[in-house]
Amino acid sequence: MKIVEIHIHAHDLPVQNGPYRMSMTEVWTLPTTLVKLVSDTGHVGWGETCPVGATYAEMHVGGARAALAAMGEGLIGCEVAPLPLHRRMDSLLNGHNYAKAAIDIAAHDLMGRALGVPVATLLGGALTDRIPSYYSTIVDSPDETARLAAEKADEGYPRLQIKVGGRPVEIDIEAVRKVWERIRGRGIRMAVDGNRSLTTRDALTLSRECPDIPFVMEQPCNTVEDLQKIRPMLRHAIYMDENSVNLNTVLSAVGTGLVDGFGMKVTRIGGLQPMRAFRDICAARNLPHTCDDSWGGDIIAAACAHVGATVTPRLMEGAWLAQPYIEGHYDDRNGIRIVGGHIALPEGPGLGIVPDEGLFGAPVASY
Ligand code: 0XW
Ligand code: MG
Repeated sequence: MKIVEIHIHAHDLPVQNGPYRMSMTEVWTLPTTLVKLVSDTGHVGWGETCPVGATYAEMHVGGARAALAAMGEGLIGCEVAPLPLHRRMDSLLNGHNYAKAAIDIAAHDLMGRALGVPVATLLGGALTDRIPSYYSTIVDSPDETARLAAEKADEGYPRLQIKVGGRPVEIDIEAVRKVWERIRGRGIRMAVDGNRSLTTRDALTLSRECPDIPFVMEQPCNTVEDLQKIRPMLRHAIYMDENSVNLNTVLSAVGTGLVDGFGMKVTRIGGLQPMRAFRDICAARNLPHTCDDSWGGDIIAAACAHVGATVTPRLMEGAWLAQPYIEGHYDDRNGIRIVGGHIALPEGPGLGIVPDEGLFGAPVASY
């Protein structure tokens, strides 16, 4: 089965009740990029990539589209299978995992549809049909964060991620304490995510001031070196998110014992094929991790759900989706929804999403 057509679509996802605010990023509308692959057998597959602004990670919407343009022509005629496809993409462009991920996801969708099996089956087989999600608060006042955390705990989320950073650390400590007062004793896991913004001093203060609260610290500081520096002095487990940009950085972090887990994004690591390898590396070292993306509509959400369903449940920290912040779906019937803090594994072949192409308008590029 070979690729005979590639179409790139641009689509805007406005943030419902926006903005979405992290320590160093505030977003109101997310321009997403969709990829449609067509094979010589007449099968179709969809992929997507949607960076959450230009400063969250080393990715941005213009970069994704330029990288897809750089590869488009050269991918025509390539076998629709993850290994030859990644080999071909790497021969056309170095890096740019988050753009390659859209092609990778579309190829998995197409293969699944052609074989009549869900993507989770292609990834080794689903271990559950109900994938846990987690709710991520935005950086807000301690009282509002605690109120929202309690509301989401009541909805059934098994995990909460509290965003901190970009302000005096005392306010972050107050927010974390107020959340804990509302959720303690309910078995809800908690991550405190600094999104790279804390100084090593403030990360240590946050940990030392809250030794009684069992949260994990997600990407508190900007660099791997910062994490190495604070690691031996922390009172809490540490997860890497933004710094884990490819399998090489994951291997180093795992191999040196730098981290206790990961917040992982399907597009940042390059798609479902590298995500599967990441999952297996974490399983070999007993490391929990998430299966999310930074943003995106139903295609990304379905990709996260399918790979999330294949993770050993004990190690699955949840699949965060942008769905609560997005109005409508690409596929009204099968669109991915979080209900009671969990996601039902999509049914049907491939990703299980049949997007309404009319929503996306004419392609911005075709090969
Ligand atoms: C909470 N997320 C999964 C969504 C935003 O893109 C940031 C991200 C994270 O964990 O950093
Ligand atoms: Mg994070």
